[in-house]
Amino acid sequence: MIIIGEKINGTRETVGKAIRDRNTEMIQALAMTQVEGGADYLDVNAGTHPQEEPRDMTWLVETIQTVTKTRLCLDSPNPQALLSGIQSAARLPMINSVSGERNRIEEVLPIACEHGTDLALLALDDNGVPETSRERLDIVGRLVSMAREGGLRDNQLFVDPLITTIATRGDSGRIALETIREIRVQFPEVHIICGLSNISFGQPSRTLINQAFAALAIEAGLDSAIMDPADRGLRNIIYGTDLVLGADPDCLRYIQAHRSGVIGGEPKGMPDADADAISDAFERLKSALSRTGLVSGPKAATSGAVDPTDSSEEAGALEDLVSSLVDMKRDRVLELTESLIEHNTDPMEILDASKRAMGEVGRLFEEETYFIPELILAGRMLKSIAERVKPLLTADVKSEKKGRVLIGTVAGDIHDIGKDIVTTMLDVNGYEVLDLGVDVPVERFVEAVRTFKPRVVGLSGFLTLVYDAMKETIQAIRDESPGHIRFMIGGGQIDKQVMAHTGADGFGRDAMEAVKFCRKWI
Ligand code: B12
Repeated sequence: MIIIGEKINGTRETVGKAIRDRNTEMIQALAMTQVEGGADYLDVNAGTHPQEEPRDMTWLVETIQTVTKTRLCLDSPNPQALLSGIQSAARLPMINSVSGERNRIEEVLPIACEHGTDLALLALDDNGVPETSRERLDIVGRLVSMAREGGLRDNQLFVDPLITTIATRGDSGRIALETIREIRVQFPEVHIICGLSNISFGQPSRTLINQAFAALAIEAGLDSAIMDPADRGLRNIIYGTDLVLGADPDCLRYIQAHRSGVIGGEPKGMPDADADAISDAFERLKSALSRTGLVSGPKAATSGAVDPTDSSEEAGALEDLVSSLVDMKRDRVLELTESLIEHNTDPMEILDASKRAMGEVGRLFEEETYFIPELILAGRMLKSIAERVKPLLTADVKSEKKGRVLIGTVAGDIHDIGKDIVTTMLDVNGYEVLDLGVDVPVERFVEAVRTFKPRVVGLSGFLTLVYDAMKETIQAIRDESPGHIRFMIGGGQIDKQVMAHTGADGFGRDAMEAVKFCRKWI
């Protein structure tokens, strides 16, 4: 939903006075409160005498731009005022508006087309606002054609079906919704905009009506609104409705708005990752890995081709990967992964950095700063990284397989990222691995043991709740094939105590420990 802040409007008495008095502070305060409320554009309407208006428009634009780079929506029928505004605007503004009225078509439309600005189109003409949805659509159709002929793209157009108040006509809401729905069908690419609060004019508890209308209108196809961004109730409805309708697919816009206090309860500050703690953990992890001797340690021990400057840059990029993953910056994460691979970073280090990030995401989830959609997105990012890195790990695979390993995440648990890494590492190290996937019932393990005949079974589980499922799986396989198979378990919180509980022969905190077990047992 694109929000256009409506407050800087000279036809409102206090704002008109502020413009006449050149009250910079008041205009800037109005701009900033709207930006903080989530405005994507600020409507600028000088509303003064036509002769004063061009100068007032310039002053308004310059005054607002001193405090914010938010795009502006120049709201005037006066061509001179619009031109002054366009000339002083740092970013190409929207023009509000052209209607089917002859003077607007002749005087304002050419300005928008010549400058290539976004443009609001109103469903009215020289006869006023039509009563029916059909007539409004006819006007919209003509205006869209003219704008297209003038070189504007449909996605630059903001079509306003014109909302009239329910107080004077009971079916205003229904007509507006019908028109919105029809515009969306006929012109799928245009934006549909309206002044949301018109619907409730003249009624008590207006905000309730505005909110009910907003939810229905968004469902019908509305994707932008001229409104008071400081209206928290309306913002709540807009973000919530967008989310319910799937217009915010990763739910990040909603969650971030919640976190920054734009919607919902009181603001909750963004967490600052403790950089020292992360870097200590990173160092511990790297030295532990190099001690195993199973993977290459820090860069100097691998190719010898990397000089210290490069290595510090690499460490910086790995840290950037950790923080980008924690901050849910998907594009940056993929970009960094590509660049690290291009610079021959040890793929294990890329995976380790990603795992540290997942630890932080998990911690933030636990303290209720992060929510399920963020866990899911983090999981997806880690999967993409693992998929990208896997071919590099498998490059050295020898064709002769050393033995069979059956692996899966036990019943009741769908976490598979850690298991997939274990699978990859076993594969890389020459084992023939059958991966049964996630949430695997006991019987499927038993059946696979019968047909695949593994020497080792690896069970993964991240939820404490599934330790019993691990125990049952191990017991059932032992009942079926006594004595032949060794069991290793791993995932999340698993430790010696869980190992004893389940009856496994070993537990591993990472994929290399799984490889070590196989080396010992096969
Ligand atoms: C990503 C994630 C998810 C994703 C999973 C995506 C996916 N495709 O896997 C999604 C969003 C789906 C998810 C869902 C849930 N999650 Co979750 N999730 C996580 C998170 C953030 C990361 C887990 C992860 O993948 N880490 C990355 C891997 C690479 O890390 P790793 O452990 O180092 O992996 C190594 C070892 O585990 C080992 N290993 C793994 N398997 C095996 C097997 C063997 C044999 C061996 C030897 C070694 C081994 O090797 C791996 C590679 O080196 C953790 C938090 C955390 N810090 O772990 C929570 C976490 C595991 N989830 C948790 C919860 C509660 C849930 C949900 C119940 C949430 C909910 N309320 O719905 C659901 C569970 C649904 C279900 N039925 O399973 C809790 C579990 C708490 C508990 N003790 O039970 C955690 C700890 C978060 C928390 N702090 O509360 N989750």
